[in-house]
Amino acid sequence: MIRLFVALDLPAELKTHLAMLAGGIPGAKWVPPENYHLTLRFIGEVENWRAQEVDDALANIRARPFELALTGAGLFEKAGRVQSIYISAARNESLGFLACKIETALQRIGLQPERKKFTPHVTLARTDKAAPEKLISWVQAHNLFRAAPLMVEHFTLFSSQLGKQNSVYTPEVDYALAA
Ligand code: 3AM
Repeated sequence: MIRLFVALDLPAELKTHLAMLAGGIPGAKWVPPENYHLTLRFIGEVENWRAQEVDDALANIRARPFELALTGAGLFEKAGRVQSIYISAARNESLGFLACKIETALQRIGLQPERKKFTPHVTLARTDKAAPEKLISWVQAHNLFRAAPLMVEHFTLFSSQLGKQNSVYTPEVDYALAA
C-alpha cells in the first residue's frame, strides 16, 4: 500500500518566503518548509497496482502552464475548532481547470469522487491546540500577504509517510504542463 496525493510543489524561494510567516502562536504545529505544497487532490492509501493506474491517468492529462500567485491568509475549522491556517492561492481559472482534469481522470479509473470543494491553499500550521484569538490575529495580520507569482509548469504525485512528528512527503512523479 502507498499513501498518495497530487500537488504543486513550490519553488525553494517561495518556501523560504512562506516560512517567514511561521511562528509566534503557542500550541501551533508549524509545517516544516520542505513540506509546503498546494494539494490538488488527496488520494489516500492505495494498492501498488492502483498507484500505477493513478500514474497512467495523470500522465494522460493535457493542460497548459500558467501563472499562480499566493495571496491572503485563511483558516479551516471543524466542529468549532481551527484545524489549520494557510496562505491562499489567488483566484485562478487555470488552477481550477487543472484540479478538475485531475478529478475527472481519477474518477474515470474508479476512485471515489472528492466531495469537498477545492480550496487552493498552502497549509502553514496545524492548530487544533492553539488559542482561536491568536489564530484569528495571525490571519488578519497576513491577509495582505502577496508572494511573487510563480509559473506552474508541472504537477506532482507525492507519496506520504505519516510520522509522529511530521509526515515525510516524497515527490514520486512530475507531470509536465505543455503549451
Ligand atoms: O494540503 P494540506 O496540507 O491541507 O491534510 C493533508 C494535506 O493537506 C491532506 O492531504 C494533504 C497531504 O497529506 N489529507 C490528509 N488526509 C486526508 C484525508 N483523509 C487529507 N485530505 C482529505 N482527506
